[in-house]
Amino acid sequence: SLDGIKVHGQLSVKGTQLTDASGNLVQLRGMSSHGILWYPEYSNYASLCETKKYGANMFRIAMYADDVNEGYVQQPTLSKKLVCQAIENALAADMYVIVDWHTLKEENPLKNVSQAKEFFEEISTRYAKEPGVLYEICNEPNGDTTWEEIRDYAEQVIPVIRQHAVILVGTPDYSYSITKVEPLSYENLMYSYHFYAGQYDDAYKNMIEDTQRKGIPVFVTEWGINEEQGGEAALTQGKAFAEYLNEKKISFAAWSLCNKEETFSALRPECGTYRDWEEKDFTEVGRILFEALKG
Ligand code: IDC
Repeated sequence: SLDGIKVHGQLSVKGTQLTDASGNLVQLRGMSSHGILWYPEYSNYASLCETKKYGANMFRIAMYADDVNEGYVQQPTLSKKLVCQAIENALAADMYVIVDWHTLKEENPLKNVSQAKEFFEEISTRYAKEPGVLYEICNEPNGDTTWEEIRDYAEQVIPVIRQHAVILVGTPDYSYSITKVEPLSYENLMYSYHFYAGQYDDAYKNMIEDTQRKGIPVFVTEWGINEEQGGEAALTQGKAFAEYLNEKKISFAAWSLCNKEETFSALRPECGTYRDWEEKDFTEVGRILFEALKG
């Protein structure tokens, strides 16, 4: 595809839009990994090229920050090693890559702010000259975490990351409450909106458009389909959401590229390959996620 880093170069944010080095609007579309410590195999070069065949120009690396089943805080060396391998694979495939500090169970990103700074300092120094890397500083603040606390966290982490890179900032209530965002005073920021078909209603259009009208750039750093909860209707809602994103050229990453036996997975548990996927290898959810990659 003629849609990668070589064509678009360094990205930046103009108004509410993600733009390329020539100032043209660019939509990033890609799969998200599952936790990189748990399913690193699907971040191999061939897997990423496979998503590219379907239309992806980006890959998101979800690195759990602090998790009962282990994350960066518990396993920093292995986490970093797997993240760097996945970054290298994406760049070699000429795909943009999002490095996601995947906060979740810890609720408030301030909990591990010093580890986040250490991590982003190291990774952004290593890839300082690389236009293909975007940084997502926190996945899903939740619990009682307020916008003011996210701001406090962001103001500590953003300055650590090398200049130029587009930085993605999570929002309250599992990155659902974009309406609570008050913009931070840095260049090249976008704010995360997460959506799960089958779990949420159709308020997304109003929420996204109200936010954009306020001049706030929105990036769907994660969305998925919960067929287990929402049944057939979740599939229909997920399809409609994907069509909406593509029509509005809103960038997105879809959860997730793995074969774990759970409703969100793109691949069936029986799928034993890391590339050359066929129709039979995809879950129903996976077919919709991969269809979305076409744009
Ligand atoms: C889920 C994984 C699941 C894992 C769980 C806890 O799919 O296998 O056991 O996390 O680590 C999110 C999160 C994302 C969740 C996903 C589905 O960002 O980490 O992954 N989800 O629940 N937000 C809304 C849904």
